[in-house]
Amino acid sequence: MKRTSALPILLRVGLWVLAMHVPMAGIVSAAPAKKTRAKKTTVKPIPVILDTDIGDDIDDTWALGLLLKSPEFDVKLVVGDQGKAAYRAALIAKLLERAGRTDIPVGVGLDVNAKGGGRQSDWIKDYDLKKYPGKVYSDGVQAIIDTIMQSPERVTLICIGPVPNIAAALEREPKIAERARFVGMHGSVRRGYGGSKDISAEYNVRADAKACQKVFTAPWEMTITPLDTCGLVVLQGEKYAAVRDSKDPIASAIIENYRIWIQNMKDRKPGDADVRSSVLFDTVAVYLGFSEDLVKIETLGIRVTDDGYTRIDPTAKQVRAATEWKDMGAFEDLLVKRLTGPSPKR
Ligand SMILES: [Ca+2]
Repeated sequence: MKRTSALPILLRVGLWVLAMHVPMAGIVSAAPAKKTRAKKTTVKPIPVILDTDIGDDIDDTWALGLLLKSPEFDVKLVVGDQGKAAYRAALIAKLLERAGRTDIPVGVGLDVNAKGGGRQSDWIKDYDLKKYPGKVYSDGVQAIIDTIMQSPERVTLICIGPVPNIAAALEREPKIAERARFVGMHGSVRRGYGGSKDISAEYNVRADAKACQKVFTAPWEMTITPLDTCGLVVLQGEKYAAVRDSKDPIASAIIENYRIWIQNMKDRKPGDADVRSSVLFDTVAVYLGFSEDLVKIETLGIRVTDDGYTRIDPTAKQVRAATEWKDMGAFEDLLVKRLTGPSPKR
């Protein structure tokens, strides 16, 4: 109600601003308007790499869907992280095939920490990664380094899981920190899981705190969505139903995976997949890769502790953190619109 009743006021303010500026616009001629239009059409897509622990929590699958549906991005590479290397690479490759995006290379991540398959294994049980029509890099860490170092423009590295690959990449080639900006779903600054007032040792940090410390002290620009913002996003009602019932290949692949995943979750009811999503943490990091309009960003010194907390410490590296929503409903609307809408023209 608030948003709809605010619109006429905004319209009135807009008309007033227009009225005040029309005479001036007349004097300075139409040239600036032309320039603005030209600028809009020449905006280059953002070169982006996604580093993901897809196949554990289901939100990575949603996040990859949002990435593929966002025209702001030129997706250069998708790499599995946090072990289970073959399983994650197969999930990524099959999703890219479903999306008709086999132009995007798949990177096999380091086979460290977690091993084997996971809750979405049934979705790829007959899938052969060797038959992926696009490129598969068996050394995903090197592929991350090469993609960043060979790009003429700064690459946006979106990380939505624990980060052993990224720590290894920084060890092998520290210069990647000068040529990439990091956007991650990490930590808990003032809120914990479920909006709790107690901060949490957030999973992506806690699962490999050493790797996270390496990444959170590298000299790159860092932007994160901690639990404070990403931990609140759940689609339900009409918003969820629109994705659930969509015939779009990406939306339907997400829902197929969600139904398989939830069958393998002991603490969830499979019927939940008829009415609501799980918490879609990682989708917010993808959003921050191209826009920050709907969140409040604070620049804070953030220290990663050995036990997996992200504590505010003014002496630590400055990190840009999305600590509050300005309009979470508008983000949910955007997510639904993109997942169910057409794929961007390339
Ligand atoms: Ca994840």
